[in-house]
Amino acid sequence: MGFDTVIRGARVVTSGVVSTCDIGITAGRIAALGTGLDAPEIIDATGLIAMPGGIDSHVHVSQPSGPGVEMADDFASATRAAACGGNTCVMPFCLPEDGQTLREAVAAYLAKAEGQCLTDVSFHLIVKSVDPVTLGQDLPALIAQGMTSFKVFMTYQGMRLTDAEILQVMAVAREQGALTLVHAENEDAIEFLRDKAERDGRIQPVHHARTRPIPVEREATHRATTLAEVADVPVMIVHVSNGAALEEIERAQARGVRVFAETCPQYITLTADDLDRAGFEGAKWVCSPPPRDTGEQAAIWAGLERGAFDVFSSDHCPFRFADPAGKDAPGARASFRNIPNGIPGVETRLPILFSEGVSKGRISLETFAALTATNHARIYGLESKGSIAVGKDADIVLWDPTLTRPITQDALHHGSDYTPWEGFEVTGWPVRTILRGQTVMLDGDPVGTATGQHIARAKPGVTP
Ligand code: DUC
Ligand code: ZN
Ligand code: ZN
Repeated sequence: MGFDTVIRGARVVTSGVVSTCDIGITAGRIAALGTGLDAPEIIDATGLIAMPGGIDSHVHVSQPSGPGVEMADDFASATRAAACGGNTCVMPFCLPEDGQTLREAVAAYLAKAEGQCLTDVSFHLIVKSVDPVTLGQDLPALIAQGMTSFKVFMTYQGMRLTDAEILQVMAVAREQGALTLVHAENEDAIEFLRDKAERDGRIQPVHHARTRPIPVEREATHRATTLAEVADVPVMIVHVSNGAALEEIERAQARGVRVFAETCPQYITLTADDLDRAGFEGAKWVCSPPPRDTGEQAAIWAGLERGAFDVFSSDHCPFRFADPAGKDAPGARASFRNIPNGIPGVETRLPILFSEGVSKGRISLETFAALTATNHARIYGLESKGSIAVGKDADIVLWDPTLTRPITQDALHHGSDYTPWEGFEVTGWPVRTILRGQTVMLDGDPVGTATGQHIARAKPGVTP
C-alpha cells in the first residue's frame, strides 16, 4: 500500500494501548499502523509520543461580549494558538447577538471562520432565549446540520434560563437527540452576595471569586442534574471547579442519570488568591466559576484520577488585560462586576495536563488521550476524530516528554496580551501538530495554510 506520509518510531497512544509502531497516512486519514512502513515523506518520531490531536470542546472565539468589549481572539488567532498547543479541533460556542436568531448567528460564525482556521472547528450552540422559533425551528434545523449540542446558563442576566425554560430546552434535546451543556451557578445567590459586596465597598477583582462561592455552584449542579433526571436526558456539567459540585454529579450518576463532567486547567493550578494580586492585576484571573483553593484542586485531581471527569477542556475565553476593550473595560476598576469574564488557555491546556498529570505520574498516557481527545470525540459525535486508528482523520500530535520550559506569554500565539500561567514550569511539550496529514505546528511555531474546516457532528455518544 502506498502512503503519503509515515510517522516512524513513535510510542503511539491508541485506544487504551501504548505501543511503538509506524503510522501510515493516506489522503489525510490513518491508513495503517505497523512496522517497516514507507512513504515519500517520513517523519522521524523516535523518542516522541504520538497522541490523538487535542480536541478542545470548550472555547470562545469572537463571541459578543457586551458594548465596547471585544474578545482577544478571532478564528485565525484562536486556531493558530490551538494548533501550537497540540490541538487539531476546537469547539467554539455560537452565541446570538441581541435580536439575532440562532440560525443567523450560526451563519455569521461560519462566515467568520471560513478560510481562517488552522485547526478544524465544530460549533456548539448557546440557547439564551426560549421562544417558538428557537425551540421549534432553529434548534431542530441546526441539530440536523450537525450542531448536536447546546449550552444553557443558570447565571448572567440576559442569558440565564429559568428551571422551566431549561426543561423546555432539554425536551427539545430529548426529541432531537442532542446534548445539553449546563453552566451551573445560582444567579440569585450571586446577585445577593454581589450587591452586598458592592454596598460594603468590596469592589476589587478578588470579590468576583468571593461572591461566587462553592455553594452557588454546588446547588446549581444539583438542580441541573435533577432537571436532566426529570427531563430524562443526558447532561454535561461544564467547568466543574470543586469537590462538592463533583459529589453532586456522582450522586446523580449513582441514581442512573447520564451526567458527564468537564473540568479545566484553572481548577487544578490556580486559586482565588490569584485574583487577590495587587491593584487591578487580579482581573487577569477573573473567570467563572472562579478558581478555588489547593484543597479543591486536590479534589479535582482525585476526580481526574478516579475517572469522574469525562473531558478536560480549556474554557478559553480570552480578553486582553491592558485594554479598555478587554479586562480594563469602563467600570471594571469601580467594580469586579464589570470585568470581562474569562481567561485565555487554548494553547496551554494540553501542556499543563501533560506536565501536571502524566509527567508527575498522576495519570497514564491513555487517560490523558481520553480526557483531551477521545472522550470529546465520542461524547460530541466527532466520528472521524479522537483516536489514532485506521480510518480516522490523521489528526496527530507528537510530544517530547523530556522538554522542560516555562509557559511564557512571548512564546504563545493567542491574541491576548498575557497568560494566567506566566512562568509555570512544564515538562512535556507538543512539538508537531498534524491536521488530516498536514503539519500545522512544528517546534512551537504555526506552519502551513488555514485548511481547517467546520465539522458537522453525529448525534452525541451519550452512553457513559
Ligand atoms: N462561562 C464559560 O463557559 N466561559 C466563560 C464565561 C462563563 O461564564
Ligand atoms: Zn460557562
Ligand atoms: Zn466557557
